Amino acid sequence: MPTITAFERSPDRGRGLARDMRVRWALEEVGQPYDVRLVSFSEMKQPTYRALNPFGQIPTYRDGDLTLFESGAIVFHLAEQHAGLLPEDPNARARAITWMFAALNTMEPPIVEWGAAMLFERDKRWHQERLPVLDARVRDRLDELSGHLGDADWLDGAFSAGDLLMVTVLRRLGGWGVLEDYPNLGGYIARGEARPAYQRAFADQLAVFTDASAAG
Ligand code: GTB
Repeated sequence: MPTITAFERSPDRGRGLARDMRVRWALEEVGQPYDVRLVSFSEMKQPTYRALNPFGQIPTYRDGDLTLFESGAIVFHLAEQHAGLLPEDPNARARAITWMFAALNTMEPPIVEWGAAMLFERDKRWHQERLPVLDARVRDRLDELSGHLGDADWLDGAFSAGDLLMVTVLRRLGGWGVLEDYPNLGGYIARGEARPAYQRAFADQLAVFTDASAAG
């Protein structure tokens, strides 16, 4: 049974925004049971943990003698090992993999930059000047993604690992007052969140937060 690592106490307070969520969701989609090892911030920076992930971050994935880090690589591995997350047709499969990269390489960076500015850079003297730049970068990408999606359910035919990653990336924008301008993307996220596999993954990561809060 594979084991993944996740935050012992996630700063997102159980909103499923940390990157173990996408791995949990993929595991649930393919029906692969798994264990979770919860780690503290200090443990993640110890040499034993860095042997799993040199960057000292969650999530990691361990199955037998295979250890992986990078949530995208873990989801890709699961999609290669099991049916259900990538199409069989070679061209459709290549396009779904393209959307995995688009989620992580094209959409996620400006969203993460914007989030970091809102969370960690409010006290900088250049903060107010920088915000509109970051806001525009995110909106440009959302305009383009929204234009591609149109009124389709998923990015390219059936639900794939590309959609799984894209939905987790877009969820980070929740509560920032921007998704409201993109109703089709809002519907897309809601479709992802409605999937039974998503719901099981979300409940499991929320239970970690709830249990930690109850323990004090
Ligand atoms: N590229 C790597 C991947 O995709 O796996 C990035 C992994 C990563 O950023 N991990 C973060 C981490 O371990 C947790 S997910 N950070 C600790 C550290 O670097 O010391 C990022 C995250 C954290 C918190 C929230 N939140 O509170 O909303 C959202 C996302």
